[in-house]
Amino acid sequence: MTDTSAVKRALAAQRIETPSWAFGNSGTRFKVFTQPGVPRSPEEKIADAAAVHRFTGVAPTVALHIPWDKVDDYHALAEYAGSLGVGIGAVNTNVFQDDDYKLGSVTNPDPGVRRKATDHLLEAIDIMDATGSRDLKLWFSDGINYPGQDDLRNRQDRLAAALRETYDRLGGDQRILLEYKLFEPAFYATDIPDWGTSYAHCVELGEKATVCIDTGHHAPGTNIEFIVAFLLRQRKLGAFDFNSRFYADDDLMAGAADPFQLFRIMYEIVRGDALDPAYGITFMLDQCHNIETKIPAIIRSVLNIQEATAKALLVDREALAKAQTDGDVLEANAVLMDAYNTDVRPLLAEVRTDMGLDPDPVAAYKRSGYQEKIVAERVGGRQAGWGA
Ligand code: LRH
Ligand code: MN
Repeated sequence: MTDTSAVKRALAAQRIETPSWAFGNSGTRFKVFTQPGVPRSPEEKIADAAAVHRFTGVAPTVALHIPWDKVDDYHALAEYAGSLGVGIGAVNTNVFQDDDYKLGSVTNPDPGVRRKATDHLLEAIDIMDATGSRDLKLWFSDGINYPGQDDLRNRQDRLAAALRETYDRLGGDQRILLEYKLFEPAFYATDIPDWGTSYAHCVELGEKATVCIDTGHHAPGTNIEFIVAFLLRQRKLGAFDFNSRFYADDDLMAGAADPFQLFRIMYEIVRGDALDPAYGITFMLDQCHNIETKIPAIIRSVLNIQEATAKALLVDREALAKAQTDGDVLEANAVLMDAYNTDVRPLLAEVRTDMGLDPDPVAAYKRSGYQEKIVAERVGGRQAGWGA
């Protein structure tokens, strides 16, 4: 029988990192819709991240994206975050928005462009030194659109060289989270298209390099929980970028499009004893709220992850192991589905009440007046966005 108090302790200890850029304007190539109250500065993004933590109790860090969150004094920014009860999490690099990177950043045929891109990666580590961040999150849009456009092998050699130089610059407990993505913006070959390519580079680099799984970065039908189980076995899973999608990299709210998949992923995390923050996996959101109000959408996303996690923690592991050993296919599936079909909202409401929080964070946020406050205050200035 599952020990509910242990489940509640694990849920109270869960940590989910929010992305600064999800508080800013975002959209598609067709349109970026603005919203009243959107932050105009990294400080206002951090204030919104602090609001998410205030209502959920499990989102104490916010990831930065450089240069979208560029400031003169990153140490002061971390101090400011601390004054609001949150910390600076992963530092994300951006080598996908500069004209020089049309044919690639660290894989570009031009050594001068490669130098420029690598220097940006090294600058991000300087920022981590100032913010006290552990995670350097690297995603490369690098790829080609037509067969023959460039040499696939040469591009891997260039990538490996830049990663090596960056890896060797890491200090203390700092580490690399190497994110992969099947396609977009490249439409023929992406230089890190899948978990295997990221994993191979991480093994080549060393123990401080781990794989980041963005749930929107796979071919339709990919069994992501298999990738999770495999990378956990290899101790090479470093982080998630949670979101959901119906088609491609839609960046919708985590769990919104496929809550069952999120449950299966979190079950492999629980089965791998990897939920506890001490294990070292960073559970991040990476989303874009193109049409919905951003802060309640992020709060809803945190709740969706909590619900998937609670269901995963309620799986009767003994009954499951027995059914699996007995080869009882239907019973094994039934044990898992039993947990998935459990309404865990009352349990999570208890956990929040025990944490001194309102059992319904979305309703509490709406009642708080914070949305109205930021809409009234944030008039004028330039709303944050991707600046693409
Ligand atoms: C790329 C990505 C990456 C971020 C960006 C905001 O699609 O998932 O993690 O740098 O979104
Ligand atoms: Mn991502």
